[in-house]
Amino acid sequence: MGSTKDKNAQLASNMVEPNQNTRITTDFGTKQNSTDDWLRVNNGDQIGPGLLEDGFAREKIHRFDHERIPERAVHARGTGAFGTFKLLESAEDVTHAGILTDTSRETPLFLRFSTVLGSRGSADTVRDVRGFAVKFYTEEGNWDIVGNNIPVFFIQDAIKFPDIIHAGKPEPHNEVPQAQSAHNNFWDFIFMHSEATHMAMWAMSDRAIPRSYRMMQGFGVNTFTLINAKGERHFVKFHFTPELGVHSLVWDEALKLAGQDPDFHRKDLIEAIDNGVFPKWKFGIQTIPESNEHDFDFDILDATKVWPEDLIPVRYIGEIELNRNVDEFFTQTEQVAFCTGHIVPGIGFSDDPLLQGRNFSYFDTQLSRLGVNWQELPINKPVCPVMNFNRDGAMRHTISKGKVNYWPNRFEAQPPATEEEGAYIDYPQKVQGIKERAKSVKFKDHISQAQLFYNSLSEVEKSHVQAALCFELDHCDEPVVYERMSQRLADIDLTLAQTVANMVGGPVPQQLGRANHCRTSKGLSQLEFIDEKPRIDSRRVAIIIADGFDAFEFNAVYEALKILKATPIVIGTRRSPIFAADQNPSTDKGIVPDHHLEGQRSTMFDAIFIPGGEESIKTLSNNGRALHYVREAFGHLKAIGATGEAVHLLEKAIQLPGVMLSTANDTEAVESYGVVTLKNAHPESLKEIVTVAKSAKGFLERFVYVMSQHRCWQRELDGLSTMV
Ligand code: HDE
Repeated sequence: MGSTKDKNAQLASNMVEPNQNTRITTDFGTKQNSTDDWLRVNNGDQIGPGLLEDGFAREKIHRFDHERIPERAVHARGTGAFGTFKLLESAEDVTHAGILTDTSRETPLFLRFSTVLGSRGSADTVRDVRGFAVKFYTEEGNWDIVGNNIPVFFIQDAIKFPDIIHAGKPEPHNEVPQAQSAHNNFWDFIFMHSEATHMAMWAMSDRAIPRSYRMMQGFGVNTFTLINAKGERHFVKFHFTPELGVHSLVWDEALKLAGQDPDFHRKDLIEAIDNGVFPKWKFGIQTIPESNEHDFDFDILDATKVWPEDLIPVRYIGEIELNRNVDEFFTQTEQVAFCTGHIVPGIGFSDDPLLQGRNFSYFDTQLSRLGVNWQELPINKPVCPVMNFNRDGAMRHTISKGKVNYWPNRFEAQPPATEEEGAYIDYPQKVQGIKERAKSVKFKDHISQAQLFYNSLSEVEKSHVQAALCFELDHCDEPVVYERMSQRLADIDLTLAQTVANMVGGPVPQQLGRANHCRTSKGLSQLEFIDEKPRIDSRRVAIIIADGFDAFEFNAVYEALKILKATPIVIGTRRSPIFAADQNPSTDKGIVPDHHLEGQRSTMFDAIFIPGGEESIKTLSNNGRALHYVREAFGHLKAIGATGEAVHLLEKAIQLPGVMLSTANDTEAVESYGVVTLKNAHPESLKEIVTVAKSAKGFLERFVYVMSQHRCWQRELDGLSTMV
């Protein structure tokens, strides 16, 4: 047992699917003949009273009344998918875990992404940490990495978890705000806990507004251990790095999407998997031999610290891929239950004080969320045999036969396993010390790595952190909160503190709270993760048309985008057929757009393209929504492409002297600030697009390249993005 096929077969054994041959029954199997009318006593035309006797009706209503289970206390909003893990290089030097040593295996997995603070119905694109929880169904049992997209955490000790979560969730007196950290309690907590400063910087960075779940890193955050066949132990941190690069939304876009499409991230994941563009992550480990535990100026068991990659490089040994959407949300994504305590032989815990508490919490929370037999639910069930003397409890499914339910027993039935049989052997760790409520001295440095993170960001990223703090503290209306927090920022960076204090009305600090060590580290700025080779797989491109559009330009770009695995989506002035310049509405079918301009806004796309056509551009130039589309995409730093007459539309919409557009004499494409235009888009100049997906006098090549860079930061650096 253990392959993806086995897990799928196991899941399938619990599935039913309505079809034309199935019939509605009660929960107990009796076929029903009507589920539309409650059994009642009528009198001719006069409707009469309903009968309590109607067990069918009562069952239907009573099942509905009990449909809801408690949502997760944190990470309530999420979405998941199935996939596989492949090991590319054995890590047998550090572990004897089968999943990390046997390169012939393919291990099935389920991955659930989530936001932390919002309730189940909240929006996907809020500023928040994202959960990245992976359940590997290994041959030796389930192994869960319950991680986040940020490598550190707010607190060092699990006992503080209820405090940070209470402080971040809606305030108790009025249940405001929903899914936001922008309020007094949260920032009061952050100030009162300087250990949270590092994570707060990450949460204010673009990491907290990802473009897609598929474009985020995942981190195990806590320090675990690996044990090899020789019995040697290494400390380890787990990493997942996305193939598509690490990309974010811009804040204005995230805010708008929260209203325009609250399911944006959910739909993005489903769409990519449905289109066969399977998201992939490299799986990596950072390891430190046990004997080197104390070699660093931070405690390697402190979850508020990263292990800087210059000191401890990430060794990529495997790959995960998501390749199947769920069959049903509730029984799979909602009922999946992760536990940091679920590990397999060859993997162990460390004394990380956050991890130790988590190991208690996850199991406990599943008991109140799902009930005592939650491990029997299909999504949580291991693929290897489960045999023990745990018994009974509500909703027990397994029927354990035989006379014994204890060990040892007179039949010697079901003894514990030996090491050779694959038993989990606890690492014989020597422990000695004073029983006290305290942590080691190295846990006391709370600022160095906050500086390390901030120092490592690019100018653009730094300005986004500043803007995020200005936004968040503006939502705090108690001066003690924003004043003290503005001061704290001076411990990290003076310009940051001054900018924020000035904006939010705090006292402007005149000097650094502590000297800047000026160190930077690899792996912290997300600009390092721009895709190695220009690629636009799954990038959503809006192609905007009105009656009279140029069919050749439209087709050439549409087809080329398809070849390059992008997702072109046609946006028309209406969703009923739109006719090209050379089409006749009474005889031709025209093009049926996927959406109209009001239905899907520019926020939902990575790039826009507008083909020419005299009539079409005349219509669009007089359409406020179309002009706004272009301006908004420009403001959100997206790639914009226009051919032929469409260049006029850009002239009207953007109107910025710094942005050069192609002129009538240009036969080569012009690219300026991520706007790619080709005015003289004679069919000859676009001819090659479809086959070679480049060329077209450079138009498509430039357009694709700009798109592959995710956003045109230069627009923002030169102050153009806020001017349209
Ligand atoms: Fe969690 N966390 N957590 N957490 N966490 C939960 O378990 C908890 C922490 C994370 O998609 C809960 O099943 C404590 C760090 C994810 O189902 C709960 C502490 C990290 C998910 C819980 C932490 C996480 C949870 C609520 C401090 C990143 C969603 C529902 C010691 C490494 C899993 C549930 C899913 C969920 C407790 C801190 C990630 C209450 C006590 C650090 C991704 O048990």
